Amino acid sequence: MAFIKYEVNENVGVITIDRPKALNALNTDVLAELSAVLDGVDLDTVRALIITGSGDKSFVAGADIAEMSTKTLEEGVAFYRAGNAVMRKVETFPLPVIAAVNGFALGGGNELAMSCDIRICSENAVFGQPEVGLGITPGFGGTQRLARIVSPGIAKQFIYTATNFKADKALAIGLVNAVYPQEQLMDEAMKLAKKIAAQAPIAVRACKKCINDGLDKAMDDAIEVECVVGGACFGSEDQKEGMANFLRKKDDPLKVKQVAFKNA
Ligand code: DAK
Repeated sequence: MAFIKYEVNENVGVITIDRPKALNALNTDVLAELSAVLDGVDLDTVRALIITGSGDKSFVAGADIAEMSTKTLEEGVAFYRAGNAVMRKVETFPLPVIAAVNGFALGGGNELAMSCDIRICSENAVFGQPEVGLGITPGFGGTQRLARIVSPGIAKQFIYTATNFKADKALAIGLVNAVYPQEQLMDEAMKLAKKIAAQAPIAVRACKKCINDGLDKAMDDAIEVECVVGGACFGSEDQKEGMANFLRKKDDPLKVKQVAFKNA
């Protein structure tokens, strides 16, 4: 792959957007490679993913403006669909995905980060949806996800004014969970991913599905998702082992780590 690096560290997959000459901007090829790398993740062994950008300046500086500048109306719509399909693939990916935002996360970069389950960032990170200054709207889900993550009023202010903001603001409005010095960011992302990886995989995946699916539903229907998807964990070996550990008053880490139901 020309623009994406993928490495597995024990049971954590690290995806790096690697297009430093354009501050890791997302063009058609980068989006296609990102989609392909997600399709290739081994769900039997990998328990969490981290997405970051190469270098120490930029996570992703947006969709590629040079490529977009020459698009016709039809091509623009096709680009919008391709980008949104990848963002949705990240959002609904069966494993938790952590965005380690190591610099600029503008436009499509912020939209990629918001498609991840959890965002942490470095002190030099800069976020924003500058699209209205370019004569377009956020096109990879930004109008929807920013409003849901931080609140409609705050999202509207940032989007309508095309105002970029720094890490401390991102933390204050709940866009990121934590801010670290640049040199610590990947270690902290890995620590977090490994803590997730140490839990029961079926239960973690079920939690992601319950939270994501539930947020799109009315409360009664959302609770039903929890009953069905969450309740299914009682058919897992980790549920038996985890509860037996508790009853034996042993704080043993789970050993089984079943990744799929036997009858699935
Ligand atoms: N696209 C293409 N190239 C980019 C880029 C981008 N988004 N961002 C940076 N680059 C390139 C620069 O052109 C420059 O290339 P060379 O001139 O060296 O060839 C190189 O990266 C280094 O950038 P700078 O020289 O500008 O570096 P600085 O440190 O001075 O500034 C910056 C860094 C991040 C503040 C600045 O590069 C910048 O403002 N970049 C653009 C940020 C931005 O506006 N991002 C949002 C893009 S719009 C839709 C589909 C998708 C979208 C919307 C609609 N539909 C189809 C409806 C999504 C839109 C966006 O994401």
